[in-house]
Amino acid sequence: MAVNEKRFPEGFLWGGATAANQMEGGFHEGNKGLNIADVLPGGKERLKILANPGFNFEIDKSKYTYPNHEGIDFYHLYKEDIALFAEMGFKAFRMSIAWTRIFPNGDELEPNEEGLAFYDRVFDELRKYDIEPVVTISHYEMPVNLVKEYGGWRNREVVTFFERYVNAIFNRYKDKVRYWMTFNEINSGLVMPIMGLGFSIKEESDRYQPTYQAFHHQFVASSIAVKACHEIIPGSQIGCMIIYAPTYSFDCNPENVMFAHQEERHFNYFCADVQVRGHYPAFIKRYFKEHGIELEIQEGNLELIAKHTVDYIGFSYYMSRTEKKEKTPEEKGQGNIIGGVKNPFLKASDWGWEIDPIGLRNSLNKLYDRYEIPLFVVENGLGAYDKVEEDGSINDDYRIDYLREHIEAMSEAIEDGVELMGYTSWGCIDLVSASTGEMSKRYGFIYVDKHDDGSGTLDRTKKKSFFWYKDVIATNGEKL
Ligand code: BGP
Repeated sequence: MAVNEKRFPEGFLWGGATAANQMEGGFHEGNKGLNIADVLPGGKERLKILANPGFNFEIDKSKYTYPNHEGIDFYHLYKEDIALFAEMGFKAFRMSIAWTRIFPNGDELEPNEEGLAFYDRVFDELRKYDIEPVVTISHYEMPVNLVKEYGGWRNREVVTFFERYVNAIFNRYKDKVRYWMTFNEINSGLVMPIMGLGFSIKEESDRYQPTYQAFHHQFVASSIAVKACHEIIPGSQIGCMIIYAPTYSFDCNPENVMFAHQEERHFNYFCADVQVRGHYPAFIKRYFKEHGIELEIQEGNLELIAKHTVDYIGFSYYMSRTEKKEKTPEEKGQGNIIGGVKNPFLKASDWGWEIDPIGLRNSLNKLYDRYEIPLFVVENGLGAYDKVEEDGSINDDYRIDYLREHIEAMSEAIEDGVELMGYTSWGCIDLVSASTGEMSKRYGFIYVDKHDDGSGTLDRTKKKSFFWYKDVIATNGEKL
């Protein structure tokens, strides 16, 4: 075959990605319980809370607004939205199940029928258009009750509650959902434990023993989910989901090269190594030793982790990261949200996320070199301010350019030999930002009339990128 004769394989899963807490709204409807995203305020305050110690997981409406409570009201408007996804030709739709719709407090014995019935309706609607649901089991939506009463993932009992939750959803949706993922961006717990691990760092020492104990519980929970998924839904595929940001050395100083390598291994690979290869990697054992971390590992845990590894790697890709061992005070905080220093070769989005399409080809190759299992780009996209013109149109050429370059990079990686299952770009319909709780940080092909101050009609409008992406899918990526 000539190079790029056909860029993407038949059956490639083109689509879009979302998460329940950022779009559903209806936060008290259908007996849903409170989850972590429900207690995180909107606006730039959220980043401060995520970065600073001691968050109490309480709602305080006298001080803050809570945009996730209404989201974009997908809870009521899902039929209209799914019809728009179908119009774009989506083959797949990534969404999450809100744990608190199924087990409102997390520790009940029986699932909540209203919650189960809601997702039945959503999956049926997707199936009506032959759109494959790709479902994240836990996307920053842990029940607040498990945080407050049990201490989040630090507590072994949470694994039992999670097991009950996954059994309930696998049994209920076994005929409707074939593609699953365990924890969204599991490695984000290293930098944002509130969202990922369900606890707030209070003392510096919390970053060691409690953090890695919480990860261990998630790894056990992940293997329990993989085992149950394969047993209950024959032919299903279940993946892990990590944030991947290839980490460059700032220069060829060996000190910096080694530092960048260590950062990359720890942040990008630690979790995937356990979930894909089925054991703790050597480098993390040294880290544990140096930081006095001694995991409590129950009998049979390591065998379970070794036996029930994931089928594919889902990952989010937004940016690369550039690292330097010694950073001056000016350089600190100049890099991306996940750290590092400014890369002089790259431009950044309005939120400072450095745009690097070659980094995606690099990521796909590095992941495939290391693990040799199928990959799935389940998040990628450009958060940008959109302008509605007087005639109502939204000409988001900047978004089209960003996506085109990243899709080109994927086609190069496929040509390099990488097995790539699909591409679901992030926030295919505008939704609440996870890191800042803003509506104005938009990713969608579909504009939603909802603003940071909570105003707006919630009307949906097709952006220019909507028509562009429709063509991309119709030509299986030939026309970019
Ligand atoms: C990922 C999360 C998503 C999503 C996306 C964009 O980290 O999995 O939930 O929101 O990033 O980030 P943001 O919304 O902060 O722009």
